[in-house]
Amino acid sequence: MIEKTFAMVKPDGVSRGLVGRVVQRFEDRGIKIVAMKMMRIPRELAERHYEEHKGKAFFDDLLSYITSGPAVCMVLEGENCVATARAMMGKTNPQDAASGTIRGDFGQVTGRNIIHGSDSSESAKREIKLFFNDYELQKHEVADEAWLFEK
Ligand code: DAT
Ligand code: MG
Repeated sequence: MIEKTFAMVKPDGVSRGLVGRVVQRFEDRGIKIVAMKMMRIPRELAERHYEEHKGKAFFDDLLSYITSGPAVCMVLEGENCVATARAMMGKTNPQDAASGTIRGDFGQVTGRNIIHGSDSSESAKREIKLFFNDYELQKHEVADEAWLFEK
């Protein structure tokens, strides 16, 4: 099933110049970018985004990190895209993330793990709404489409 997911290159990824390589991986896979913007996430939005982690020991550090500089937010679209994008990111702790994944190739510690991806289709819908207006989501055909999918 074709679905959308939310992904964000976190401030460490932006500062380290990894945006291009991260985006390249999604494009290479044939995953369609349907929205993308750079923003410094306001604290209130970060709190809502990570509300499931409120009260946990790492919550304050997480909010400081995620609001410390610009992030690049994206909506990705593709077959089973929530799970596919998460698989491409790798496990939360880069030490556990397989080589070949974004976190496994570019990261070392959980608190600086480069990228966020929605963990379920419900989270994806919620997070896309938090970060994007409907008019920011593009409906466009990419040239590869005829060969990426069966008719
Ligand atoms: P994920 O980002 O893989 O969905 P998560 O939702 O459990 O992981 O946690 C959100 C972010 O919070 C994660 O990317 C990094 C940070 N984090 C999670 N667990 C942590 C921990 N034990 N110590 C420090 N930071 C943590
Ligand atoms: Mg999560």
